[in-house]
Amino acid sequence: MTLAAVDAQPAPIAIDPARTALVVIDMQRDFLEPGGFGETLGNDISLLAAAVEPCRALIAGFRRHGMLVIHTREGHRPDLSDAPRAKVERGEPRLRIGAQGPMGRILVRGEAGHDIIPALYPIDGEPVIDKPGKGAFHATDLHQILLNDDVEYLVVCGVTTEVCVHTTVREANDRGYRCIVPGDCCASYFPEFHEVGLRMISAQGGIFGWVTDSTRILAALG
Ligand code: TIU
Repeated sequence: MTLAAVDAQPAPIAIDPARTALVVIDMQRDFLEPGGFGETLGNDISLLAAAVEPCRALIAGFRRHGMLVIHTREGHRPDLSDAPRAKVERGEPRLRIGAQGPMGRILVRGEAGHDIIPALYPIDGEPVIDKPGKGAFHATDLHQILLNDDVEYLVVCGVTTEVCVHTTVREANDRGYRCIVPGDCCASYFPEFHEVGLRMISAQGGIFGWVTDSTRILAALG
């Protein structure tokens, strides 16, 4: 076993690459692309675009080292039977989950906007987790997949920092995973939430995990 030392906050962390997975959260067209759901809601999607190239480089590094890459997509069954009313009944009715959006029905599986952006598209063999919630563990088989592969370290990136990335990191932390979050591979529609979200992870001695960036992880992997 060769450990890789990753420079991070609040302290460096030694990871075992053979027991490390990259989890790329919800890099979906509806959140990131012009004309998508995120932009329709009035958000500045250029804030999210900044994370794409760092994510691409990190994914490429994991693939080069033969390490596990997992992708998630937030969305629901077409009949919305798995979408809680508390989640659906929010905001303007014409912009709700299941409504017709610019790239198909909003956050519905199988619609164009629900899919992952071409720049970060999964390759054969990489698990894609379709998740109905914010966290990637809720009502999915992610935990079982990680257990079966003996994974202990999770590098978690994607969008948005304070919503689906944060919820996933918190879920993972409670399940005993050591989470490392590369801040440059995450983004939010609210820059201040991104900054504070990262600080919340590494505060208090790393209460939810470690914060670093993609170049430090790639340097550690060699
Ligand atoms: N993936 C994810 O974060 N879903 C969201 O709805 N995020 C928002 O910031 N709205």
